[in-house]
Amino acid sequence: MKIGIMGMPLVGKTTLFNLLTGQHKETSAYSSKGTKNIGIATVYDQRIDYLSSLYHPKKTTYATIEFVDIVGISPGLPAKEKADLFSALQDSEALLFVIRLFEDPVVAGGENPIVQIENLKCELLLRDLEVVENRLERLKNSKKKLTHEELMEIDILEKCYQKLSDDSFLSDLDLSEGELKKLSGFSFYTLKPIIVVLNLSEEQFRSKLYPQKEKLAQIIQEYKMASLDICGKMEMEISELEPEERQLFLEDLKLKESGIARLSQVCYQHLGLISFFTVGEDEVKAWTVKKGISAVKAAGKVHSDIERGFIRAEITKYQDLILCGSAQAVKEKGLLKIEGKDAIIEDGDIIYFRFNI
Ligand SMILES: Nc1nc2c(ncn2[C@@H]2O[C@H](COP(=O)(O)OP(=O)(O)OP(=O)(O)O)[C@@H](O)[C@H]2O)c(=O)[nH]1
Ligand SMILES: [Mg+2]
Repeated sequence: MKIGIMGMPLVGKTTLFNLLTGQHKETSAYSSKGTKNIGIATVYDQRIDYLSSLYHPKKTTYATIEFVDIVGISPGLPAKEKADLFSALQDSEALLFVIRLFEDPVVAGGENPIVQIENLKCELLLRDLEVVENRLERLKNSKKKLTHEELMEIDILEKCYQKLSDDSFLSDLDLSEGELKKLSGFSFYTLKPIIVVLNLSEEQFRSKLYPQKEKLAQIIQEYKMASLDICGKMEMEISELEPEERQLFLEDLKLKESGIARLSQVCYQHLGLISFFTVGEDEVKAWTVKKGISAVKAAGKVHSDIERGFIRAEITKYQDLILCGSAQAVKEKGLLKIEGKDAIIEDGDIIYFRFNI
């Protein structure tokens, strides 16, 4: 999964990127220019740790999320630079909107948070609108007779045009699977799930009080975004401490988990994702899939041959394994589930696929 980090200049995007990916990219009190950071974050999962302690595999593989961090987007940025920034986020499956609430006399920027979120919203709407207009114009001005497919495309694009002109996101349109597929080539930004990251100062984080709290919540809800509070700089500093100290400082902030753990939970929930696991002496591995996926499609994630030659899925529920203490005990208690192709996979399923090719 790939997630793009967006925000106005100097809101703490790169600090958040470093916190999530464990990298040390330069942050500064002056706007960075033209750089793009790409990094991988590991989605730690206690369930994987437990499975590893049972199987002692040669390799343990957690799920990962790739993050792309771009420089700040402000309305005054030249069109060419803006286009470049957007193209860096084109293949992201979701977007993080970093909104700065912390105040810092040394670091410029930090407009009213409502202005920040409205600006970002506006940028996405404008980009999508431009793409829709260009495509509509090209189709309508075509010298050739339009095919049935193209006429249908015009219909859908007109609907999109209406929606965007009303200041609404395309994610708000009730599009069918088929329509979404037709639009997939445009990689519209207002179709991407958005998670608003509210970057608070330590004091704001502790008191849960910050400017425009209600209004922000209202916009977040209206545009069906998810949100997460962080204390970027402080959490970044904590993440660099020794593990025991780290725990103490996190607890002091009333946090149970690290930034990436909290963010990945919000992402999984907002994007409708779950994890299933495969285990063995060679590898214990987490797989990220869409909620509602069938056993045979889940098999395809592991290997296309397993999907093709699928016979059955032998599923142990994670909770059953915890209760029984071993896969053998789960089996003896009759809790191992033998499922066919269409069974729906659930979060935490430990799956052994039987297949034959
Ligand atoms: N006080 C305070 N300062 C922060 C916080 N997060 C980031 N900063 C500071 O703000 C400045 C900018 O941080 P960056 O992470 O580089 O911000 P950015 O959004 O990536 O900036 P651009 O890429 O230039 O748009 C740095 O000096 C950071 O130390 C925070 O939570 N509190
Ligand atoms: Mg930056």
